[in-house]
Amino acid sequence: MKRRLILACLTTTDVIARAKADFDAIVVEGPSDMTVEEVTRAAAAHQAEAILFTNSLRLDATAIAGLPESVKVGATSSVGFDHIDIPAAKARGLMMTNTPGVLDECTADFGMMLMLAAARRGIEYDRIMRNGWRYRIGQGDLLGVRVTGKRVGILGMGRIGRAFAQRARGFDMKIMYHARTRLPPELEQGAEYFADFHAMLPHCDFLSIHAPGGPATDKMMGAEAFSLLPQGAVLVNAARGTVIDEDALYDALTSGKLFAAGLDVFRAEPDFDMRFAALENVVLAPHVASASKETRDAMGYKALDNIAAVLDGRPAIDPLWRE
Ligand code: 8YV
Repeated sequence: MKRRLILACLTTTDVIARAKADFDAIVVEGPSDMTVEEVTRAAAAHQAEAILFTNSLRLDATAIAGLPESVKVGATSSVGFDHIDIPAAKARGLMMTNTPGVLDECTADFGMMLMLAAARRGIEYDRIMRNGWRYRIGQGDLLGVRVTGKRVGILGMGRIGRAFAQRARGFDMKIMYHARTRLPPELEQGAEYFADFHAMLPHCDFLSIHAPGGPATDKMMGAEAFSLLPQGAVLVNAARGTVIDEDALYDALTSGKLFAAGLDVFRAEPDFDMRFAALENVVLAPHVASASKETRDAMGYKALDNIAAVLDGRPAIDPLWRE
């Protein structure tokens, strides 16, 4: 008998095909991912043993308490898990897993794209072309900021932060980082560690955020942090919107403190703060840093592998906690 699964998030056709082949799966029909109410209802009706979802589903204590007893495992198709109340899941005996490792490269690639596009005004140039160009751009007009050889600070030096650093080295950038703990030399690869985040900021021509969301990092980039950056710095965020105080970011972008920002994530998604859409000096993306065909397949397969392991009585591959 196939195990019963709720596939609650919209995903690739190949992941859906595998979910249907390996499980007795109820698959979300869209146009959006299932809501908590829809998941709860579907899980109860189907007596589901597993739920596959992503960070659009906020599994707080109330949502977890509402899930039927049949549900034994929840697998988020994401590396971040700030949408899950871990103590509540633990208390309920509901195993939770994520998908670390398979999205590092694509997320870091996307971070580089945001950094380059923000510094070199990629979106503005594209807009000029689409509007017909046909006027002289002088050698002093529409200038960007040089990237090669500059100093980049990285907030959060996990797998994605390190993949970003590796790419930045290809641009001869000086790498600095802040994380709760210092990395061993083989992972640091010459990057300069700052135990104090604020002490790093005055050295950052560029700052790229790769820290997890949640209370520990909430608004780490606030008004004081922005004030410490050099004039004309460039900010990149492909991690979590909650790390930034968006009022302070808006002020920094409109006052000239920041030359530009590249933003893939926002405090509110998808109904992000539309003030940013009116600014020329931001590059905006709808939380898609991991959105390549290869990576989204790998994330979905990993979530399915985790579910299969738990339901077969094997240890989860990527448990969110260890007993
Ligand atoms: C999103 C992410 O989950 O892995 C994460 O933590 O933020 C992303 O990969 C994904 O884009 C949501 O569908």
